[in-house]
Amino acid sequence: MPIKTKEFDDLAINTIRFLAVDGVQKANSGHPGMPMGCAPIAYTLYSKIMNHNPANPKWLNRDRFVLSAGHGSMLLYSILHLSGYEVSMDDLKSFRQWHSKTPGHPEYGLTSGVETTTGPLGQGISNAIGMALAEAHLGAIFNKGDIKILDHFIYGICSDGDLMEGVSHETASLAGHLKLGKIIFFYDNNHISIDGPTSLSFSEDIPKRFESYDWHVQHVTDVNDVDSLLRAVEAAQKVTNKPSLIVTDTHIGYGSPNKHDTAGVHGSPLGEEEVKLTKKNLNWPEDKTFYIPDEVAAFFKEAMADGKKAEDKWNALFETYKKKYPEEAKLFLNLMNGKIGDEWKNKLPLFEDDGKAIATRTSSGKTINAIAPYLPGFLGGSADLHPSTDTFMNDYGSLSTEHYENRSIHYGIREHGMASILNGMACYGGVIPFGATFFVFSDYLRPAIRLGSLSGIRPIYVFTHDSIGLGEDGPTHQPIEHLAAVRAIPKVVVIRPADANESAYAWQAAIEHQGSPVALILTRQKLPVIDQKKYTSAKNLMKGAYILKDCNGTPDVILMASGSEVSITLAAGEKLNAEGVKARVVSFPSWELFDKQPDEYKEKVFPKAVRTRLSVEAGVGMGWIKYVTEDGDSMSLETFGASAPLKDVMKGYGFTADNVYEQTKKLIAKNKK
Ligand SMILES: Cc1ncc(C[n+]2csc(CCOP(=O)(O)OP(=O)(O)O)c2C)c(N)n1
Repeated sequence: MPIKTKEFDDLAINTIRFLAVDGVQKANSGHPGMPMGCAPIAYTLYSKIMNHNPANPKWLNRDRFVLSAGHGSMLLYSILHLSGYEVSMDDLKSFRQWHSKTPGHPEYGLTSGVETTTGPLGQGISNAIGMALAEAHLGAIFNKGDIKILDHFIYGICSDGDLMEGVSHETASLAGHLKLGKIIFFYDNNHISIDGPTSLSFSEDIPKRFESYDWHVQHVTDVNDVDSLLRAVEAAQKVTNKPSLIVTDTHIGYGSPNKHDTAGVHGSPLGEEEVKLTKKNLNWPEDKTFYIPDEVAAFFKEAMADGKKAEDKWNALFETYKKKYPEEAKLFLNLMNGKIGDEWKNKLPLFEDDGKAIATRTSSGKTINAIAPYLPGFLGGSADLHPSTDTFMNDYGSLSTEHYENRSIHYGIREHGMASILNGMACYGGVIPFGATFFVFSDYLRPAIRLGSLSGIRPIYVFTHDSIGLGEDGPTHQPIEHLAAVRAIPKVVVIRPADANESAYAWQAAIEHQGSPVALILTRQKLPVIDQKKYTSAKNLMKGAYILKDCNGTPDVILMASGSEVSITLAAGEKLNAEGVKARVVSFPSWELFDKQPDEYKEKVFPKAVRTRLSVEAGVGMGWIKYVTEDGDSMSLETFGASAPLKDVMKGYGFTADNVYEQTKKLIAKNKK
């Protein structure tokens, strides 16, 4: 773009400021302060720095922008509108309204140009780090010495709140360690948060903190000086082996005579009167709302043409790449378009019932390693628990600064950061990311799991040590309420396989699933392999629940269980059948997969007429009533576990085949009365 005068820059910046101010004022709700302070950053990035083509927001090598301070969403919507993305003036005027494309906080998949869902502080910057990790990984695989097809930056703005949140500590630390040099973040250093000045609660030295993470840190003292923003970005771009933080001194509510630098302008409209005073103060026409001066519109139109040129140039580069490296080009496009083929499915391991018990974490590990060669985008990791979760891809090494192409990520003990990075990678595309830890620590990942689900993306979580069955580590490590808690997050698919074969199909279900996260819940302890010659195929796991062993005629009782409790329930069912009790045993690995089945199938598994039903699961019983009905019962665990050997703990809490048998008899007797 041609260099513009300071006057023009100010005009364009004020256009952004007042689109945001007017949007918030019209909605009578929202956060004007941050956009007013940070408008120069958005202007500089979108019109002078970023390689992006608003006409094709999904161009693969575009620079990404992440507004981590998602409450400042009107800043993003305003700059997207001006830049030519599919965000219309009507959309700006419908800010925060029912079904609008301009919700209170940016939502991935809803608005063109929004790269990830932000608002919960700390997530955006962490997602951006996930994007940079995906770029580094895919770049290491596909970039060649002579042609780099993935070579872009990930820009963003983070706020005080972002940097206070623990998750940003986790991920910024990892980003520095992994030398993710494509990250360039502005820190909106306005010294204000909601309660008032940040000095109330925040006094660490941010530059020193980030320097100690091995980030490249700069300081811009006047955000309105576009030249200094440009210079800082240019310097940051040159530092290729460190992420960059540009600490930028800003003023919340800039331009508002009575509200600038106050917490009051953070999350409330300025008010009609103050809007006028602010417009007057910044030489803006007081009588106009949503005003875009012609020269500003024309300037952004020109910038749009630049975007097209940038993409055309990349397209030409990619054509050359295709000719020189046809195989890689094909694979790259397939991965980025989510086309993974079918071959990997034929490689799922089958496990014989040879009398040897095997933990589902172990069979999962075997599955991961069996399919990895046939799933190039499959990218794993764990929060310092690779050996315990059995998630290491043995033939593909640890991802490191020397080997970004490797496929096992060491997240360190940073569960929340791991989940947020998984979200960033899933938004980026090209990879099928999974992350592993103990199930009890799913609480540490929870905010990011929720956001992944809200975003409609599909990270996979491998949660092992899934119940009191883990034994001696005791109640601190024994999940109790966690199945209920993860199932409670809308759309998340939870799968708790019963044995080795179900665990292999659980992976198939997870990889084939689209549109929401999948949690695989696996055991530490060994489980018998359910004989595939004798019982229904484990492939039926894909239906969420299936009749594992049936009885003749209408059942007297339906027993249902998930995970490690299936084999004891099966044993109880066999004993009951032998005694002439018509007991049906249902393996029930996933509520969410089952709920999606047609009504006829549901009726087949759980006929409405049979209401004597018992669920068996070593966790809180919350939610099972939907399947067992009011006439049924649940064998569950409504208290914390205990530190003792596995057998004692399971027995102590009643999870034995004998007790399932006893409880079933009791239930049948009760319902006969
Ligand atoms: C995890 C999380 N906690 C709390 C909030 C509510 N909230 C929104 S913005 C904010 C802090 C505002 O301060 P800052 O981040 O400095 O933004 P600024 O006021 O400068 O725009 C808070 C607590 C949130 N969005 N996310």
